[in-house]
Amino acid sequence: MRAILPLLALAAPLALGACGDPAPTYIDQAWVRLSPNKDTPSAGYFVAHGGASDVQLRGVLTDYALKVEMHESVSENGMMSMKPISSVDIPAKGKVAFAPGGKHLMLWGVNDTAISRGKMQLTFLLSNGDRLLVDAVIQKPGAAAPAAGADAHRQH
Ligand SMILES: [Cu+2]
Repeated sequence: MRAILPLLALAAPLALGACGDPAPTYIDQAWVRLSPNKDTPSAGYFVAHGGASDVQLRGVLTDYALKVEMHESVSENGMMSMKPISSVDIPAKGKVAFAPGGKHLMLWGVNDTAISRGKMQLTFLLSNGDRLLVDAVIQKPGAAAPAAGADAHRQH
């Protein structure tokens, strides 16, 4: 051990300065607000953090709902409506929030098993071929966003 410690001390500053893998894009703060009615879709929210390069989010999949779509809320002539979106830019080092009143996921037929577990895994498809698996916390109908930092389940 005596011989190794000084080497580690030397290696640490090098590790900090070197660029190994470029920073990956990642997703956190994912949550789903359950619809009070089984016939209407639930909504999903998250924050995408850009990595070293620009990518696009091309879609979201899950085994725990019948269908998922990305939507954007828009205000036209004072009326709020929403439309499906097929792709969202996640700029390098940028941050894109899917949040109530803006971009969101719509999830039809959320699985009862996921509801009883209180979370569901979502797969985010990126234009660079990466697939990000993220656990979304399932909140009761009408609930507010979970406190930031409550989700320690993010995976790259
Ligand atoms: Cu929608």
